[in-house]
Amino acid sequence: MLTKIITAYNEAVFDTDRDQALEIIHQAVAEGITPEDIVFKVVIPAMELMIKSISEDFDANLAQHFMASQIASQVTDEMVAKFQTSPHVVGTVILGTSHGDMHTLGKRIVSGCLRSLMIEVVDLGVNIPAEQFVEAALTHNASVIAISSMMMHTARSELGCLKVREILKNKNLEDKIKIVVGGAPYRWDPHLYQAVQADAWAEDGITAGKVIKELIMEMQK
Ligand code: B12
Repeated sequence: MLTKIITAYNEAVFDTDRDQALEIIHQAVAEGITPEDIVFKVVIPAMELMIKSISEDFDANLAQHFMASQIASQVTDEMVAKFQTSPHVVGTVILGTSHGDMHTLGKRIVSGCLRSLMIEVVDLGVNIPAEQFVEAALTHNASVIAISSMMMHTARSELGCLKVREILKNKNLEDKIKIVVGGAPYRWDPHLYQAVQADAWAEDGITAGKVIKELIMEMQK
């Protein structure tokens, strides 16, 4: 039965048919599939399949990528609330766009992808001052600050990632909190993340999930 559900759900996600995807999931739960199986055997593999298939022409498939991550995020939120035992949350990430940057779309996709990988996301929104990123990381005991910048000047700004690094350094927090960046400028220049003193970067939402998960695991060793 699970194979049939996986096939039907994958088709709905590829068609970006949110209603159909949710109906398949709700019916599966009614037929006795556990919410744990829905998340780990249906939703997460579907996201992985999706990114493999669209990565060849990322820009042309942008809307599909966005919708798939929103569906995954919605289903995951709904299913996690039904888990018998609390799932093992991989870790917590503070997410926001850099100072001066109002572009929300990339960040929303990243948030959906992280949540579907059981990473808790505290989304601070847009135009976030460096101090707020660090304060939130301390408040939520987060090990990663994830900064989205869609413009070259907000990526390179002294008030953005560079400032977050300076604060972490001054507060002796560099071992406890890592910085991950992403957004169009980092795709234009893959070395930019080093220039702005981030620990890592990722070119899309799914890669962001992988990179951040590995970073958190590494820090937990
Ligand atoms: C849509 C858009 C807007 C919308 C934003 C709407 C919204 N709510 O987000 C509006 C119209 C408001 C807008 C405004 C402006 N924009 Co604009 N905008 C765009 C546009 C067309 C698409 C950006 C986008 O949403 N992409 C879709 C997302 C999903 O793709 P993505 O960014 O690559 O995201 C993926 C990865 O980057 C990664 N990722 C993203 N964030 C993160 C974070 C982390 C931590 C990780 C790991 C990964 C990651 O994962 C994402 C999902 O897979 C781009 C052009 C372009 N092709 O990029 C210009 C663009 C970014 N804008 C630009 C400019 C200049 C502006 C304005 C200054 C225009 C103006 N004169 O007013 C203002 C600035 C507003 C501000 N202060 O932020 C320029 C920047 C140029 C530059 N060299 O820096 C661009 C490149 C257009 C251009 N070619 O000139 N914009």
